Amino acid sequence: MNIKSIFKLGVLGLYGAAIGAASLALTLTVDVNTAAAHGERSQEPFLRMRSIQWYDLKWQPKVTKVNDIATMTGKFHLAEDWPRAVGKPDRAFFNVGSPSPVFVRLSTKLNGEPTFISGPLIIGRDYEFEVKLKARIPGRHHMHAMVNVKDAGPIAGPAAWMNISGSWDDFTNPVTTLTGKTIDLETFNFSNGIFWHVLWTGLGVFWIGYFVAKPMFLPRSRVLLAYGDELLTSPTDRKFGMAIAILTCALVWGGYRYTESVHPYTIPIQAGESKVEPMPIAPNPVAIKVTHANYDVPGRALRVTMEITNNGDSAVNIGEFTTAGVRFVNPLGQKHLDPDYPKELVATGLTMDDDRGIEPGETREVKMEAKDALWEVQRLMALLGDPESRFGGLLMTWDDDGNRYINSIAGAVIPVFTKL
Ligand SMILES: [Cu+2]
Repeated sequence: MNIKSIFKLGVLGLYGAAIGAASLALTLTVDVNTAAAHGERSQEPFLRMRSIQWYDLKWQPKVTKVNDIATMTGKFHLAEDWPRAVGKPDRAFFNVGSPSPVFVRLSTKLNGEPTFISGPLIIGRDYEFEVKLKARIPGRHHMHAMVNVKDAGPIAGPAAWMNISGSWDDFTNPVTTLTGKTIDLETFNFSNGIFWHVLWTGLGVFWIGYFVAKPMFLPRSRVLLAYGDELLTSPTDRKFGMAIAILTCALVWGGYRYTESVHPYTIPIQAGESKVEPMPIAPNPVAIKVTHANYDVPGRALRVTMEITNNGDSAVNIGEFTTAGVRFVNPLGQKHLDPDYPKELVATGLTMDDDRGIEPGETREVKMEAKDALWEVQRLMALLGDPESRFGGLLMTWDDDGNRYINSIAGAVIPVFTKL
């Protein structure tokens, strides 16, 4: 095989890549449809109810101009009843779930500490987060708080719609480097990035094209099985392989030398582990033991029977049950509800069999009902089809002085079709 035919084969490979790229471009130009949500409701209910339990979330402001700053703040509790099927949060990363980089994340803080790498989170404890976002792409975006857990995947929290006005063309993202130069991260070295992508993709496709255009996989496999690999590579193949190996090493070495000469001072991307202390455990005089729970399928209501003990010195009342970002509130909970919280995630159907407060020193059996179509809308009742049908959530109580206490509750759920 001469040089000419080697080149021919490589070019054939490049044609293949060009056809692929053209069809991708066609798909993008012809079939553009914006997705309205992220499929968060299809995440398993046990993942949403019994892993990360979110509360006090705020998205501010509701409308931002391109280049302006928005924040997402809130708290989360790692449920004691963490499902066995979900990886433990020994390596977790706080993230934001958004439809493409519509905001640029400037900083993330967990309990006030900058957190840009992953680290362990502790089950049973609480964390407070603050994310600073810079508006980039105009539109109406569904923005989720999210925690990525190794072996579990992304666990999305509740989302609110955030609007960005203005024009994407005006977006800038300037930073000052260690050497005092100001660069715009939005456009910095863009052509350089394109160059290296094209170069490596081109070389890779040329390499694959060279071998693919020879006898294809099945004949090759049969020869390999029958006679071994000696027959499959010609001396030209060996020379071609050697040439590509030398070229690759030369490109890597030359690339590094060039970068060092242009940017003599660099710091590597930081790895390691972030170790953030959880929030201190707040004193909580309320102790809760779930004794029974069922889900009324036609009535769309979760009914929980629990024993509540008040070890404090002021009566406490239940005001809210929150799970998977959905907040079930009664009039007391409504009084404490943030009016900016997404309306589509608030249900007013929280009732108790007895509305009297639980007195200091008292232990009482309370029957709570959380009733709303949101159980179905949010597909939370898919948990009845799970091999481990358990619910989880945060129960919020308030004492007479307005102090709030939060208990993470969980228990097995039995489906019922009539009121027991
Ligand atoms: Cu969403």
